[in-house]
Amino acid sequence: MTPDTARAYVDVLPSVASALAAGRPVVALESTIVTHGMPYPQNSVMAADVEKIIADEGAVPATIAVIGGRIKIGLSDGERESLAMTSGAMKLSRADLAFAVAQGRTGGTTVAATMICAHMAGIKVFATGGIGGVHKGAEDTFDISADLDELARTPVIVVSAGAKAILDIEKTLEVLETRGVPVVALAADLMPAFWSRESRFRAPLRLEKPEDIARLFETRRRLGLDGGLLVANPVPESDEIPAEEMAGYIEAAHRAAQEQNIAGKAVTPFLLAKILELTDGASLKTNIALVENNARIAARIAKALAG
Ligand code: PSU
Ligand code: MN
Repeated sequence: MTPDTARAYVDVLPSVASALAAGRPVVALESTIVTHGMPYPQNSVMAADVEKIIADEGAVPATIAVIGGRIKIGLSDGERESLAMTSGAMKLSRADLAFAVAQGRTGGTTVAATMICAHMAGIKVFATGGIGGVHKGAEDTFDISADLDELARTPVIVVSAGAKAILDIEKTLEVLETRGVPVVALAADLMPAFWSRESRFRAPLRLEKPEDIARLFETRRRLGLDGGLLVANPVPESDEIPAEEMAGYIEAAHRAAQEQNIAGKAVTPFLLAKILELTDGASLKTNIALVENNARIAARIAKALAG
């Protein structure tokens, strides 16, 4: 639970505050995808488009970030645009959130940190691209995203296109199961693989509609089961890059990362940027499409929760 002392560090955008006070639907958005996941200016265009999609669905968007040490729940157009242009932003997860606040720093919030901040503000639904998870070779590197632990502890619905396909999806599913996180594919039997509609792995759970997701979340809450819920929403068919085609690019990107000794927080941004280069921009187009698709579904879930 968020203590009252957190309030002093949080600024809620007026449109978001009034929606929350009135019990109207709000959807949180992360900002590491803006600061570290996509190049400028596509990141900025994506961030604005996604907010518009949520508003068009009848919900209120709240992009979350830390700016000059303030936890921002909702950004003005100017704040969002300047965050997209900043090159020195930190990548903030649970481990660094308080550091950025205490030091007056600026950073994009990952899935983990965005869940924490959304929960502080009372926002229950959050849309992203793909969550972090267990990296390939984690048995040697121990590189497992803090997103998975956050899903286990913080009661927020995360709408994603699954785990990013640069990860070990099978091991990611195993960790989520161990940590008690429901993973629900939306109208699909298989887990999506971010840029591709299908991975080789069965999704643990399947539901058909946003209303079903809302009911599952409510039921968990009423049963006193802590933690979040991961929705895996496949990218639209017209925008996908099939898994067979992505496999070669993903492998090449991993080889490059190894050759250049990329480690820790830098791994995911490096791989995404490398794959963008290898696919000549096609991966970015798909990434934007899947985020937009997730935003739409998240807005519908938020409406179902509010209604
Ligand atoms: N989804 C995207 N692009 C991204 C991310 C998600 O389409 O860049 C970010 C999220 O913020 C996620 C982070 O939390 O990547 C995972 O980083 P890591 O693997 O270092 O935990
Ligand atoms: Mn990591």
